[in-house]
Amino acid sequence: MAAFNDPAGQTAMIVPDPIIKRYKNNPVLTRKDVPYPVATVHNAGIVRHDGHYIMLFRSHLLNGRSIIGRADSKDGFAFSVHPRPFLLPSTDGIFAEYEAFGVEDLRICPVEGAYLLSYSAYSRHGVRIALARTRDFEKVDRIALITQADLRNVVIFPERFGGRYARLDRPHSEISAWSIWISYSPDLIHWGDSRVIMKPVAYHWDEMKIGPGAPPFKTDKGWLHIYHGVFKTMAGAVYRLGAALHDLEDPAHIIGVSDQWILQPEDPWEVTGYVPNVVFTCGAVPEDDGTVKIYWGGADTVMCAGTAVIDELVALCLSDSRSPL
Ligand code: BMA
Repeated sequence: MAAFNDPAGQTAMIVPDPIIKRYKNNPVLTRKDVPYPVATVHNAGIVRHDGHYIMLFRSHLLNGRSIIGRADSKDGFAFSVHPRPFLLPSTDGIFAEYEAFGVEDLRICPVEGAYLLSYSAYSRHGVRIALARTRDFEKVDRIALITQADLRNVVIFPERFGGRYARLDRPHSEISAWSIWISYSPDLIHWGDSRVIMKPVAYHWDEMKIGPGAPPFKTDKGWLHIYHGVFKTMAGAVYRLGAALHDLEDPAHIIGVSDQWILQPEDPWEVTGYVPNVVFTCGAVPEDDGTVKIYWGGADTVMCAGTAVIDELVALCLSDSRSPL
């Protein structure tokens, strides 16, 4: 347990350690649950839709390229997988050209009564982000390829700001540690007005790179964003999760970023697997009771779940904050 004094004026709050409680029967999904041949099940987007949970998970096929499958659950923990994949690389037009090497790390962003699906599209031209829309998880319409090469991990805010959509994204750079940027769009297709809003901190758990994780969700005090941060060790990179709070009116303004991570690889299926020492999130579901279910890929091999109290995550961002930039 750690007690923090919140400079923003809320009462001091005891934040438990660990702040995310792992589900007792993790992992919630493995390749053994999938009725077609796959090597992994990981990095899933998830929402609650029509009273049940829909998870869109990534799987490596046995040739090493990725597709997206679907699993459903009544309680957010016990999932059953659909007999056929949800999203395969397109065979049509420009999407076919840019999705040829696979589709990965899909986020489900609830925006204006529909779900925007943002996912990495891999091809011989590099990686970029494709955007699709669904309302019912039956019909999926591809909208556009919304980044150029070497930019991924796009999450879109649920609301517009000054009439514009806003997204967090993560360009690749040789000059600076990979950081979280914000971009805006009037129509979901054309994006710009981009700027960096959060950078890794030297000799810190996220020093190597950071990137957007789950789509941000609204709290009383700001948009809560669960992101990933990476630290390089002699034994390779370690992927952990962190939390940041963005201003409700101006998401480019970060009110607080927790100085400490909120989750690190600890369970055997997070420490060993396809890529060891990885917890990587693409989705979290805020609940009416003030908790949030957080989902992460363990070692790029299985899907895991846990819960946290939203107020405690917010308190951690506000009271034990490091500078965002
Ligand atoms: C990132 C992405 C993720 C993956 C992570 C750890 O760069 O490729 O899909 O989970 O590395 O391997």
